[in-house]
Amino acid sequence: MSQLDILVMPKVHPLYIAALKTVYKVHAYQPDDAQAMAALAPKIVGLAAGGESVVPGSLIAQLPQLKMLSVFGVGYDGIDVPAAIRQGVPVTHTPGVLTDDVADLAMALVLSVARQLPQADQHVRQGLWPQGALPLGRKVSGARMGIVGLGRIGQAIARRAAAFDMSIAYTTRNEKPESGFKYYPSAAALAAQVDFLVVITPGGAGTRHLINAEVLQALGPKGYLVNVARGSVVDEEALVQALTKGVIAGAGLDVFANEPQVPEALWRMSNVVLTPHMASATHQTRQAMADLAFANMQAGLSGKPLLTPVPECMANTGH
Ligand code: NAP
Ligand code: 8YV
Repeated sequence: MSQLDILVMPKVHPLYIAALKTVYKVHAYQPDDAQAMAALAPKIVGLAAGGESVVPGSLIAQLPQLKMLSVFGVGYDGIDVPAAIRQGVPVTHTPGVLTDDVADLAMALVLSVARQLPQADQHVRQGLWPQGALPLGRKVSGARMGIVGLGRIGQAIARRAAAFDMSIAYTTRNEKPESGFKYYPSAAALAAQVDFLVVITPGGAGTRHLINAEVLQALGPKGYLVNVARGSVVDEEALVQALTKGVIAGAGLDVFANEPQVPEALWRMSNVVLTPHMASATHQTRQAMADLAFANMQAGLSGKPLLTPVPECMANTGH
């Protein structure tokens, strides 16, 4: 039997591609080669994407035989899910398997920015220790944490913060009384009451610039922002301004508005810790994500129940 053809978006993780290659004929998306794409498009039955991939409705419409779109990542804000559903194509993602890693990195950023770990490391490596000590840091244990988005990862961050004896409050669109944490109806109201504001919502239009100048003002000159969600959730210009003018104390950032570009103003700031969208980047988790994304692709293409469809597809495709 001939192999089914899968189209792979740019920068999809090699572990996922390697798994796909064991069963399918894998083709790289070539947006600049219209002729190659025209020849390929009618054969494609599966589309493999990553959490940061942009898959517009126009691409989905170009693939008349498409039966399955499997995303390596829990976030899928770059995928035109309504267009996929209109074409009868289910979309899956990889929730849960990366929750621990992302929560771990959120706590790592909290600790790094508060305890100045990058500066401390440089202090030792550059031989500056004999000349004196670093400025004092900010105590994390017992501080007040505010979580914007109390889903799978937000709750995992709360569990870690609780182990640091932090008080926990949160904001979401729908209150979660079962959490037992104090709820605030807006990010600004939450920011005004906490020392560390950790952002972990989905990206997309619904959360664009949820963290704006007003929220940063409310967080205040002793407050720290940590963003492990999507760059789009924070108004990056307002954040650079706030950090420059001392409106907030510092920030730990894993995600940015225009990745992999990061505003150079941030590179120079000593009260900022920057990581390259790596919250789920461990061997163990990336393998688990690849396994799940691959299993979803196989299920979708063999008519079996999908393991982890995106919520919109649970309602719309009967899976
Ligand atoms: P989830 O379980 O769906 O949780 C999302 C949470 O965000 C829910 O509590 C939801 O509550 C809340 N939310 C949604 N819209 C909101 C809004 N407008 N205002 C306030 N809260 C809002 O998702 P998850 O598994 O925790 O993942 C969350 C996100 O983390 C992903 O979508 C992805 O963007 C990001 N992520 C980043 C990395 C990384 O490498 N940095 C890795 C993995 C995931 P309500 O519905 O009640 O509002
Ligand atoms: C990955 C992510 O870096 O899951 C997500 O939403 O942002 C990260 O886990 C990404 O999906 C890799 O493509």
